[in-house]
Amino acid sequence: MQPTLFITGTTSGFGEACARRFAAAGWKLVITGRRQDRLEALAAELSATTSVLPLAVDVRDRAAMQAAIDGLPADFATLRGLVNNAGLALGINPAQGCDLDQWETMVDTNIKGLMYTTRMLLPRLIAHGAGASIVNVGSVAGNWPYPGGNVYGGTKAFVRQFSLGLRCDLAGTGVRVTDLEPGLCESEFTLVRFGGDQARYDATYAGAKPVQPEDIAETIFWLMNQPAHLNINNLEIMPVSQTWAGFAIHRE
Ligand code: NDP
Ligand code: 8X3
Repeated sequence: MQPTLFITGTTSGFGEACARRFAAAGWKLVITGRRQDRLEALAAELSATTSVLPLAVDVRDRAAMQAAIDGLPADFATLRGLVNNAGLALGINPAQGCDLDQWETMVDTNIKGLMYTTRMLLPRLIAHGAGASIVNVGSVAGNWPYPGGNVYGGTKAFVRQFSLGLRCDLAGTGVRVTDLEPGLCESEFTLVRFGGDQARYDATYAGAKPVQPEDIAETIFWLMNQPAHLNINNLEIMPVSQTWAGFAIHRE
């Protein structure tokens, strides 16, 4: 029987690249996101290769997510993998200039959405047992503070600690958990963060040779195909061009 993967946020970036990578290897897919047109186009394309179920759902909507998961057909009853990928950053202003609505959207998506999906799918991953994997898409922003990272970084620090906690709770079930922590990657993430500003998108990546969504998809594929007795707890991945800055010192 082909393994089944559930991916959140499959309408662009890492999630879409992941869907293509796993479909090429014959995995059955549940793909999700809010933009139904993109989901359906991807499902139509990948259905030539494997069995694909598109679920147009907002991860922040707990009742809608529960209904979508409860409605999964019987042949999607057990899952070999879950990629908790849906997420976003909004803005990069200092905390004192931030919009509380944007902060709430990040918390609701990156923390609460991930929490809902995980809790609702855990029984299906545990039913699969040994070899099942959860990959939570965290960020270097959860490990390293930077100006304007405030709540976005906080949400990704949650993802890291939640992932480690899940590992403790899942002991004995065979289900693995990884917090994948990418750095500078080229995707619509940066357009979303900057409100669609193409010039800021271009400036973010200029000359940097950023990580590409396909690199992340390949990494997730590798993580999920490790021998069943191995758990990669966390994995930070950056482009070679990206390193750390020094401490900032404000001088009078
Ligand atoms: P994209 O903007 O390309 O993709 C984000 C995906 O998340 C889209 O499919 C979007 O779908 C989905 N999404 C966002 N909000 C919701 C929601 N409320 N409900 C359902 N789906 C949602 O960005 P990336 O692929 O780069 O980002 C994926 C993950 O990687 C995020 O968690 C991000 O924080 C993280 N990350 C990104 C990095 C980068 O530099 N690009 C680096 C480190 C981490 P739709 O809009 O259709 O709902
Ligand atoms: C995305 C990476 O550095 O823009 O999570 O926060 S960063």
